[in-house]
Amino acid sequence: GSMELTSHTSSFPDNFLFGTASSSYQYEGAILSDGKGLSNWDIFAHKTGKIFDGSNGDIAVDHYHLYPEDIELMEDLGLNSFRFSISWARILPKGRFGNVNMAGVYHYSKLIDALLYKGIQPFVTLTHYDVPQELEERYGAWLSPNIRKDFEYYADICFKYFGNRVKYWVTLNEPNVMAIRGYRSGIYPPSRCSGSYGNCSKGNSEKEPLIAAHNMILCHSAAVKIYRNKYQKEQGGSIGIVMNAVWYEPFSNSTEDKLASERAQSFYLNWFLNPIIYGKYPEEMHNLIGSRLPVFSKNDVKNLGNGLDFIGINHYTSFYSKDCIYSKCEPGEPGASRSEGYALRTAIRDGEPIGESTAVDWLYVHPQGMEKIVTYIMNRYNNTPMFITENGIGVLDDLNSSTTYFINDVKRVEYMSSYLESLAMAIRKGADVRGYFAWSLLDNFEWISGYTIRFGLHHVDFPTLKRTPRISAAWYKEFIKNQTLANIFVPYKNEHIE
Ligand code: GBH
Repeated sequence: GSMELTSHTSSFPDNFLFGTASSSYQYEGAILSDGKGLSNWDIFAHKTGKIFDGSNGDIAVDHYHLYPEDIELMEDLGLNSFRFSISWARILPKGRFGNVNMAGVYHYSKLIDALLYKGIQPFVTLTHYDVPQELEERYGAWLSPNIRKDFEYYADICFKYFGNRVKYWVTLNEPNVMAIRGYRSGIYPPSRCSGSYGNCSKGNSEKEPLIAAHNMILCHSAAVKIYRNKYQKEQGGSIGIVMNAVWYEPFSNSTEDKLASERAQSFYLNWFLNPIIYGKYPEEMHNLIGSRLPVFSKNDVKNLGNGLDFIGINHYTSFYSKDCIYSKCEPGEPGASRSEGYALRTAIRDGEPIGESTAVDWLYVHPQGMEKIVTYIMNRYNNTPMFITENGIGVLDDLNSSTTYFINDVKRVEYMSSYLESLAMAIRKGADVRGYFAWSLLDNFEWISGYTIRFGLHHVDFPTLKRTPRISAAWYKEFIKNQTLANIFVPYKNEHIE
């Protein structure tokens, strides 16, 4: 049935983090300011034909300069946390092959201090898709085991300079998406793919996503090891990874379709979480593509397992999953596709979509998916602490001259309230979820969709960059006020950066 918009007091635990999420390339702009180096996304977005509206993130929403104003918006909403990512190329313009850019360090240091001053916890991602172009050119970035040395070097610098104030660290944002879109379909940099998977001049869609993912897993583990050995005791924070998580609903009650849903999870989510938490790739991957799967060395295996303090979940949508081993399945419907795990992903069944469709082609409103994916991860990973690190809905431009001060984005309010309601249900059933981040505070650069798709609680007028709250912002503020009974903030300490 339909979900109500009412909120249930104390559904969420005390000290639950309520925030919004962002990322460096989508928000900062300031492409060349203060010694920043170029990233893979700077290069990619400037190539013709890559971004739908021909735009790029050179300026984005200029959060690099406007962050004090944005923190005021957060304060007004009553947020107690803000998720952002550090631009690797701002800290290390040439990776470990050049100097540390202290102006970049100083920028994030100021941002962190400004957040803490308002009682807003920084929730910091080291890599949200963007890596220094230098690493791409020197050795092919994620395709090379060399990336581990660079990631270790970078992570150590971040822990050293910011770890006295940052208590939540994320190594990688959506490595599953990076691997698939960068190396299978090739629609993200470095645009590598082959065969029927996409339209690229070089790459190998069967092997390279697996290799890139393998190196990402090793980078994650290496950073966690450094944090635990050198910093965690003194700094007292926690470290995890953020995965894109789709709920795959079995297309039918058949055992085959149920197994197909399991395989879909294994080839998307457990692909990373299984090695990190249990030290090996999922059984289904070994069974189906064992010969293509990279092997962890004896030394690597020692560092795998129990390799995170929390699981970050970016959850937006659900799809049906249909068996493709025992039955023939052709991706007939729009948006349907076959995954590596011999499962057909489709949004349509008997002519009906799994949920209301939206302006975003991959996003269907299916709030039940939130409870199901959280419960799935809880059961599979022994109730490891979880954060919903992203959840939200995109719309087309909804500001026109007749609009009053608040823009009426009722669809977003319905989406967020129903997904939060579903999340509360999972928590009541015992899931250890510790925070929720709406994507996003502001409209921003939506990757290959450019500025055409808007995920903000605030509208941004491009290019004046004026921020205007939507109804969803006012709604989220009320929701938070009624949900968090007691917030305890880590006191702000004014420490100097060497
Ligand atoms: C997130 O994932 C990103 O972290 C964030 O930066 C972005 O702005 C936000 O979502 C909104 O898009 O069709 O098989 O790929 C974005 C990438 C795109 C990954 C949709 C999952 C759905 C399944 N996501 N995709 S698929």
